[in-house]
Amino acid sequence: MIQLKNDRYLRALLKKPVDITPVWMMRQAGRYLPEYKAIRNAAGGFMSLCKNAELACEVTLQPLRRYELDAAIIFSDILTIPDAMGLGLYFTTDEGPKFSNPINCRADVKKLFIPDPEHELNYVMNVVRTVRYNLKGKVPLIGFSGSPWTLATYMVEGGSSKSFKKIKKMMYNEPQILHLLLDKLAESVILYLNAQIKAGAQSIMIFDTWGGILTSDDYLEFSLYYMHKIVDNLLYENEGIRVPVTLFTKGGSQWLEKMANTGCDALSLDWTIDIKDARLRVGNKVALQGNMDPSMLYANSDRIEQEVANILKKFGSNNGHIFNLGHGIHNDISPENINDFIEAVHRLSRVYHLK
Ligand code: 1CP
Repeated sequence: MIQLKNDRYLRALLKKPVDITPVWMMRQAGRYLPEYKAIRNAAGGFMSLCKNAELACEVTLQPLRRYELDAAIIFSDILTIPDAMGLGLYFTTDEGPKFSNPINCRADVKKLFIPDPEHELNYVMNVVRTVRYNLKGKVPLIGFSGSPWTLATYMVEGGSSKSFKKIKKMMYNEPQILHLLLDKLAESVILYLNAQIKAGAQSIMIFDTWGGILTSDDYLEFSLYYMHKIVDNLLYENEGIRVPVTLFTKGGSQWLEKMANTGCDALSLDWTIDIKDARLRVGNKVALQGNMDPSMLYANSDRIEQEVANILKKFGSNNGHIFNLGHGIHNDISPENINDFIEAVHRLSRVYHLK
């Protein structure tokens, strides 16, 4: 096993002291990078890129060549599980992901099978193994999955949605069908994430992008319950080292205490909450990741630096902060702006970590 050369990100997740605040960006590999677009075109589309371990590894490493990031995240997508369940994932240029066989009724849910991560999803494990090998211990590797609720929204809506009409209709009229689906998804996610851990993922992040569209009661019943089940069933360590778990519910600020009580190691915050308030509310129970507005990267470098300083100050000199954006980086951000951002996090955070 190769010793990590930079383990700040893992240390911060476990609330251990670090020299400077670690930073990475959600969606750090992707369309804002010209070198990503070139490889995606060469691969012949997004899913072909995800299924080609060498090329997926290359795009995982691209942002690390440009910036001093403290973590890598495997290049894949949350929709690999529904695709492996037989829903037929495809991507349109302007409307994003779509399924040819969406879930409409109980029979559709009943016939779904739980994918074997070493079989139908083996291509993802190959990406994990290839990236781990090629990172050579430079920084830790993050594995990820969507939350059962967020995956279910795409499976029932048949793709992205603004109103979430179909899944809400199912939730209110036939909640038992939705629970059956969420149960199968939770089981699939547990197998999938544990396989990623065995393949070499050193931390895990669960993306609940659409938990925030739920009422408080529904969030607890249809989203958090299943994320809790996943946290309870993940491998605690690999190669003798802890594998920390981060939960992210976009728009989920009102449930932070409940999320922290799942036993996860960290919560990722969107930009709408003051990180100081979040810290006061969860105390030292979990580390916090976040939470700069992704649109701040449209601003000039002075304004970006001001915001970095602001967030660092709000968090203060406690252990357990991972700097990140409050959601994924936008596709039209200029790659040149990002160097200043990453550099500012490292430079301005040093004073908060002096003994
Ligand atoms: O056209 C392209 O090149 C595809 C764009 C793209 C990319 C780069 C998609 C389609 N997925 C990805 C990669 C991806 N997706 C990563 C890679 C690792 C990294 O961060 O660098 C990750 C972690 C995801 C996760 C993901 N996919 C989420 C959860 C996080 C989030 O941003 O909220 C969600 C909701 C998806 C679904 C999805 N896949 C792709 C798109 C465009 C979308 C969003 C569609 C929507 O808004 O509903």
